[in-house]
Amino acid sequence: MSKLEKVTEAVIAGEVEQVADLTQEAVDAGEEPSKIIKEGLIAGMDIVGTRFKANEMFVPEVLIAAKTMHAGMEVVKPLLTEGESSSTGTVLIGTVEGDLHDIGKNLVIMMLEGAGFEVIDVGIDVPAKEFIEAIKEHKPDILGLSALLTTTMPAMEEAVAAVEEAGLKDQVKIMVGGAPVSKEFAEEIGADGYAPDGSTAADLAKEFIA
Ligand code: B12
Repeated sequence: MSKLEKVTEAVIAGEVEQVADLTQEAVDAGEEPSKIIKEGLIAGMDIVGTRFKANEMFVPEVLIAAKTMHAGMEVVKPLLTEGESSSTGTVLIGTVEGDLHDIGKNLVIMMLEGAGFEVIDVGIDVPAKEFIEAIKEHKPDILGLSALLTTTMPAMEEAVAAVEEAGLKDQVKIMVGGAPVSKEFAEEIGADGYAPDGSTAADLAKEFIA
């Protein structure tokens, strides 16, 4: 097994303690930091995402895998030379106003980070105007909105409308998700896409960037 394959396996197995050593070994062997991230760490999360979708892995294991990936990232991130970024793109994400659920959102964040995206998490119970301020400040490629309550779905619609009203619709792609949200609802409110889970969200985000 190559050094990068060992890193990938450690992420999948959630070996938080070993991953830093294995990543360091890859660095010492002269592997490029960006290659370690993409072909070692992110490759592991890719497999985790696929297995999660196939019900072969479950939420706690995905969370541990994501934590493992982060531990490996900590080793290589400082070594990235300027301009050599691991980032695929930037996603700004939050749970809409009135809604405090964030477990699903956090899982989506981990899958996005696993796919190489930089993620700005604006938290829970986020009013439309705060999303707008954050978009202006961070200039993300993608806006992610989460809602878990049928009663907060209108707040999701308001957030999408606010993006349009602020004239920012050409600058960000909007993806939405959460248990009561559907593809049809996404289309109805003018979002660019919907994903039912974290790994599909990461795939959708990659499509937006391509
Ligand atoms: C945990 C939970 C809570 C916790 C939240 C803790 C937290 N930090 O998130 C607490 C206890 C705080 C809570 C409170 C309430 N809850 Co609650 N809660 C749940 C529960 C049990 C699990 C939700 C969850 O985490 N699922 C696991 C994650 C992984 O799944 P997920 O959230 O769906 O996310 C996935 C996808 O939807 C998608 N996704 C999610 N977000 C996004 C975003 C984007 C951009 C994309 C692309 C994809 C995406 O990807 C995720 C990963 O795969 C659900 C029931 C259920 N089984 O869903 C009820 C549930 C959502 N709650 C419910 C209710 C009613 C409430 C309360 C009103 C209860 C009360 N009377 O106080 C309050 C409301 C508080 C508020 N204002 O938000 C109802 C909603 C009913 C409805 N249809 O509106 C549910 C369905 C329970 C029920 N059957 O009645 N809740």
